[in-house]
Amino acid sequence: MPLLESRGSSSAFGYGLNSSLTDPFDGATSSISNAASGLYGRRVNADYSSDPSGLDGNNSIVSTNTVTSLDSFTSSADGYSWKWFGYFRPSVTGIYNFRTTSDDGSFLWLGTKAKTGFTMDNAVVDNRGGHGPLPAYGSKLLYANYYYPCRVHFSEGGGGDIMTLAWTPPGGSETTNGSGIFFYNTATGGF
Ligand SMILES: [Ca+2]
Repeated sequence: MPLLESRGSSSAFGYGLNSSLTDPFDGATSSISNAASGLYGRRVNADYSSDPSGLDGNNSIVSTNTVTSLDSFTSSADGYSWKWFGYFRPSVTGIYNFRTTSDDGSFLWLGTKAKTGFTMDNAVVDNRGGHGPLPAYGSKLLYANYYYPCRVHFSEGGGGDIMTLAWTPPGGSETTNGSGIFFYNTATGGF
């Protein structure tokens, strides 16, 4: 039995360690079902600039879209929010740096928290609150060609309204082009 215990040590190693070590891929998978290009968006007519769970729970959908980039996106209106769901598939392994610039609030989650347990404090990019066009930044280690669950929130209270999601791959330059990066499940409209 000592031999078996020894061979089992690799799985036992994970006990008590944080999820980044026990699950380095943070819920990402090597394939997804019913894949199509883009993130799938749903709009509701209320401002959730500081209330991600409120936006998640509001399913009074007034319109939908599919986006392969969010570059100065606007709905030219007041008092609305968009939530985009799907997957982010990085093309290289390493630290990705993300930015949102939004008026008003916006958030980005990647990995397991994109699906459940997301809060303002665990967002990859936390651009909370009512404000004019304001950048916020965050970073995350990603593994090439894995599909990371991706959730993007954007809310507008009043006045101007604009949203950009950009990222800089390791060794690369900043882009907003999600072609070949953004995917969603057509059967679920998201994850
Ligand atoms: Ca505004």
